[in-house]
Amino acid sequence: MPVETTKVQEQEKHSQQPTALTLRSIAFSHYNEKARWGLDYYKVPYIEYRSLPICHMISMFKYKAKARPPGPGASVFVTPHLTVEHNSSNNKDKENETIILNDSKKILEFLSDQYAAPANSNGKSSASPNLYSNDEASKAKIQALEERFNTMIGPHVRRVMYYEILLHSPRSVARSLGQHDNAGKLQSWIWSLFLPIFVWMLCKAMHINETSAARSRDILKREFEHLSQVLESGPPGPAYLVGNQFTAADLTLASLGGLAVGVTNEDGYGAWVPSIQDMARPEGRKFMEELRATTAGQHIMECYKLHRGHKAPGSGYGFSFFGLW
Ligand SMILES: N[C@@H](CCC(=O)N[C@@H](CS)C(=O)NCC(=O)O)C(=O)O
Repeated sequence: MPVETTKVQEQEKHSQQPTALTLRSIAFSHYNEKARWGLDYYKVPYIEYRSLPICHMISMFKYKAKARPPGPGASVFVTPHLTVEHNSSNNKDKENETIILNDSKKILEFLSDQYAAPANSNGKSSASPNLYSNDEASKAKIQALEERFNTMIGPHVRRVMYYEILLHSPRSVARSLGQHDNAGKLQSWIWSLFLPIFVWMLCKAMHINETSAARSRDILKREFEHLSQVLESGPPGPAYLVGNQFTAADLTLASLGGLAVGVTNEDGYGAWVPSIQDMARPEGRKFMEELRATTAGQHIMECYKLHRGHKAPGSGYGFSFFGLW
């Protein structure tokens, strides 16, 4: 997985609280939704600088990775990108410490590590529980599922959704991805003006066509069937993927799979995204409705309802270029 973790200055964990977190994102992207969910789950305030695809290369130019991360659809300009700046006032030389994380898995692990309720708090802490469990065997299962969803569900959902939105829905739907506060006014305008070129570039870069979309739909269908069986075979009571509590495995499935089952801003998704009804192709709508009706699809909806949470007070959006970008 694409990972770049730079510790400009190594410091002991938990020795101080971060003072400023900045997320650079492609607003509607599901990997970015995963990072936002982690931040909101632990009620950490952060400022989000939002971009649209292609425009993000300008936004991320200063923050680009040193090498192209492995995996489809990711370049050196990859998002999510989280900067954590610590105020080292208790440090002798008073220098600031900056941590940069540009992978959703690394971001989630970092947040859980820094902000989860301590293992021995027995539910007395007001902080949300550890998303990776305090038990080593469960942690290994959670990490394996997260890796599987990151590599399987993430890219296939992206391809299926882009196929429906960019190639089969009215241009107004693709145009809307650049509106509704998904980016600053100038980006919105550029997205709209150059949309036909951007559509062509995205389809080319991510191999979005009838054949690849059909293959991705098949893979997703099988994956959802398998996950439904896993959820149905668990102990009675609320179903979760590992143990009896919400973990990084559920969060990853819900954030990366949410778009394919029609999760929207109203359900808690942290950006404007089209609903099932916005898809013009009847077969596209039927596919999403069928996925939503599976046990795994229902689990995603339930995770949004019970665990998505809201932004912490102090969070907001950041803009550059006179507030236009
Ligand atoms: N494995 C990475 C994948 C991230 C990813 O694919 N990000 C896409 C957004 S959906 C992106 O920023 N693509 C644009 C680029 O790489 O230039 C993660 O989990 O963070």
